[in-house]
Amino acid sequence: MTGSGQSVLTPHSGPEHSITTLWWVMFGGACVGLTVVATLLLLGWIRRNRDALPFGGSERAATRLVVGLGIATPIVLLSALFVWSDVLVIRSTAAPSPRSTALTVHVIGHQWFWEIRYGGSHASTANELQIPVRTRVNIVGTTADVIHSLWVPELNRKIDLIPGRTNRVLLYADRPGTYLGQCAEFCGLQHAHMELVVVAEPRARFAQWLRTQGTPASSNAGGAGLQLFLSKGCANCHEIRGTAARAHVGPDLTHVGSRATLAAGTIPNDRAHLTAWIRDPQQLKPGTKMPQLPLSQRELAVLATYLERLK
Ligand code: HEC
Ligand SMILES: [Cu+2]
Repeated sequence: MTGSGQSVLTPHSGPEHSITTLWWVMFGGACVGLTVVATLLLLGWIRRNRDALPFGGSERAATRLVVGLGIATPIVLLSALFVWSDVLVIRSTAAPSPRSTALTVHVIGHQWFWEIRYGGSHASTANELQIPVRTRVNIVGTTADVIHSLWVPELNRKIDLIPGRTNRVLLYADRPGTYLGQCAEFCGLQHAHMELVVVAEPRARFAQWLRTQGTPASSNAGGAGLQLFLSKGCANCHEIRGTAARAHVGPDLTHVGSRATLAAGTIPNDRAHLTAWIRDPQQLKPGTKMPQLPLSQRELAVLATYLERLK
């Protein structure tokens, strides 16, 4: 596994390499600039009681120094940086042309989770964006409510998810691994608990995963759990494909058991946390749009068992 950090300085794609290089050059340039200015200041302070210019220089040499370092150098450097960052880097990180990508994935921001839908498939999941490795993936982003911002720092720049608009970004991972993304635009109470995991897998494994995710919930997993799900109000907000639950307020739960985390990276997806989440989501993620519903211990256990099995 590689990645799994959120540092723009560990690039794992072509576009991110160009961003990282730009970052280092700007940082290096700023260090050189600071050193030059600080040295000149220091020199002036050391020589504060002397009339003559340093190194036996003339007035004209001093003027030339001021014009050269103070005006010409910044103009040349800033223009070069402008061309590099605003023309070249922006272009290399720009939205891909749909024809150049092998896969389109729709990402819809919600307070406070990511809905993820795969083009040409029924697959719909949340907070876990699986992609095939070394494949150009066209991410189409929008929002169901307020403005969010999609950012996977090791793979590319961010895009804003804006109501009524779609923005696109290329995701490409040069190695299999897990890459952490984050909502990068304050979007309300639980903005900080809005994590996205990008999992890049070998193509065959990805294809297998997508096939499984595209299938409806296996019918033999239903029974008492499904009945509770439908009768206790869960189905007012969630979809479980293949059942009567068809709402889209919360994440699609058709294959919730296959995810590594719940509630946008807030808790691990194990029996204890799943039960705790259904018992009182507000305690784990205060303000979350899922209400606490009155359920007995037994009902909780039956629901958890049902959801756990939705792999
Ligand atoms: C009013 C709408 C609403 C109702 C009713 C509701 N939920 Fe949710 N549920 C949500 C929302 C919204 C989220 C996403 C919360 C977040 O991450 O901030 C969620 C998240 C979840 C998750 C985590 C899914 C994931 O992949 O992160 C599970 C499991 C879940 N709900 C189960 C249930 C069960 C079981 C019930 C019924 C007892 C239920 N929900 C009732 C809105 C609802
Ligand atoms: Cu957000």
